[in-house]
Amino acid sequence: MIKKLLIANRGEIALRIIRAAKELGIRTVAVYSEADRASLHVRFADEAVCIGPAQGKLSYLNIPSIIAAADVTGADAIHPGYGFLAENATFAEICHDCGITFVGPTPDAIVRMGNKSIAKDTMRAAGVPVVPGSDGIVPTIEDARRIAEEVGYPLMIKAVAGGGGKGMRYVETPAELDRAYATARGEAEASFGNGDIYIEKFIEEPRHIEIQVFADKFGNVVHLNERECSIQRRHQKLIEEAPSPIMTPELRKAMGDASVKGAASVDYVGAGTIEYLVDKHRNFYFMEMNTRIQVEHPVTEQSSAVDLIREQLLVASGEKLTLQQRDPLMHSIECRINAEDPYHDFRPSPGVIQSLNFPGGPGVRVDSHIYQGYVIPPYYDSMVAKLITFAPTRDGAIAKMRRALDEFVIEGIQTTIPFHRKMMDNPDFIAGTFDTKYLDTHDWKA
Ligand code: MV4
Repeated sequence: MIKKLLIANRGEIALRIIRAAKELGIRTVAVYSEADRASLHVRFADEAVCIGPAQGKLSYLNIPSIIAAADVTGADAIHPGYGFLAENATFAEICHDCGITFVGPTPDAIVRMGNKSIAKDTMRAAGVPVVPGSDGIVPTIEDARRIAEEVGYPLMIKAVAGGGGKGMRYVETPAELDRAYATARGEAEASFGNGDIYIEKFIEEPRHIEIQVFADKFGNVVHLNERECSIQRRHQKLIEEAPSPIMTPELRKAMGDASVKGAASVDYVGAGTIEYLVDKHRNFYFMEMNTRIQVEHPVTEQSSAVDLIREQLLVASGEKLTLQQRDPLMHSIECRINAEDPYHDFRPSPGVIQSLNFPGGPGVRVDSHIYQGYVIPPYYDSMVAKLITFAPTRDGAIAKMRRALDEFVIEGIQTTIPFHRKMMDNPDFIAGTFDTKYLDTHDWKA
C-alpha cells in the first residue's frame, strides 16, 4: 500500500486527492508555489514543500523540484491530478526511475494516446468506431487534396499533437483546403513543435459524450457509464452531467463495450476517459482518450456511487479492481464556478473572496478550495468551485441545482453563477436538446 502520497497539483483537485488519501490512512505531502502559500491544500496536507515561483512552468510543471520534494519527504507515490504533469509521459517515466509510484497509466499508454493519430489507429484496431478520414498523418498538400476528395466535404483538419480544439480547422469546400492545410500545420508546429496533421470527415451537430473507464494492473477493465459534456464554450466545459439525456441502454452498452476493449488494448491502468462524438442518429465515433482523472469526475461518482480517487490509489497500490460495472443509480449535474465575468465575455476576474457561503443540504456537493479572505491568484485556471447535485431524476437534479445556486454566495469577484442560474431555466437545457455548438451559437443572456 502507498504510505506517503505527494500531490503534484493545486486547488480543488489537490484537496480532493488529500481527502481520499486521508480516508485510506495514507500520509500526504502538498507542493505549492509562492502564490499558493495560503492555500487549503497546503493547510490540510500532513507536510508541504514550496517548489518555486508562481508561474506554473517554474513550480507545478517543474519536474526536478517535484521529484526533489518527494525525495526529501520520503513520498513513495505521486498523484498528478489533472492538467500540469498529468499527461506527461516523461514525468511518469522519471517517477518510475526514481522508485516512485505514478498514480496513473504507464508512460507507453500516455504516449500512444497523446498522439491523436496513433490513438485513432490503436482504437480502430481494437474495434472502436472512429471518424472516417485519413489513415494516419497527411504529409503533403497533394496527399491532403487526394484524401479530401475520398473523405468528402465538409471536413476537419486536426493536429496529431493537438486535442481540446487546438490546431483544428473546419474546411467546408475544396477552395479552402490549401489555406487551411497550411495554417493548421503552421499553428501545430508553433504550438506543439509537431506540425503533423490528419483529416477527418466533419460530424454535424455532434454531442460530446465520454465514457469513464477503470482498470487495474491485472488486466481487469470496467466502464462506469457516460458523461454528457456538450455544454461548452470555446472548448471549455461549463456543465457536465451523468447520465446523458440522450442515452439508451443499447447505446450505453455499445459505447461501454467499445471503451473497455479500447482501454484493454493499451493495457490501461487506473482512471481514463474515452471521448466520443455522437451524431443525431446516435452513431458514435472515437475522438480522444484522456489518460488522467478529469475535472468532471464527480458526476460519475455521484451517479454511479463510486469514489474514483480512492480507487486510483488502491489500484496504484497494486490492489485488484473491486468496482462493479452497473447502470447509473442517480442523475448528477456539475456546474463549473469560474472566477470569470459572464456578462463581459467570461473575462477573468481574480481578486479577494470578501464573503462566501457554500450551498448544502441533501443531494448537494461542493468541491472547492476557496474560503472567505482567500485571494484568487491570476496565474492559474479560473475555476474556483464545482457545484454538483444529484437526485433520482434529471428534473430533480436540476431543481436541486437551482436551489443550490440560490444559496451560493461569492462576493468580491465575478463568477459564472449567473450563467448557470440562467441555464437551469433554459428550455433547451431542460429538454436536453443541445449539442456542442449550443453556447457558441446562442447568447446565454437571451
Ligand atoms: C470534430 C467535430 C466534428 N467533426 N471532429 C473539438 C475539440 C476536439 N477535441 C475535437 N473537436 C471537434 N472535433 C469531427 N470530425 C467537432 C468538434 C467540436 C467539438 C467537440 C466536442 C466538444 C465541443 C466541440 C465544439 C466544436 C467542435
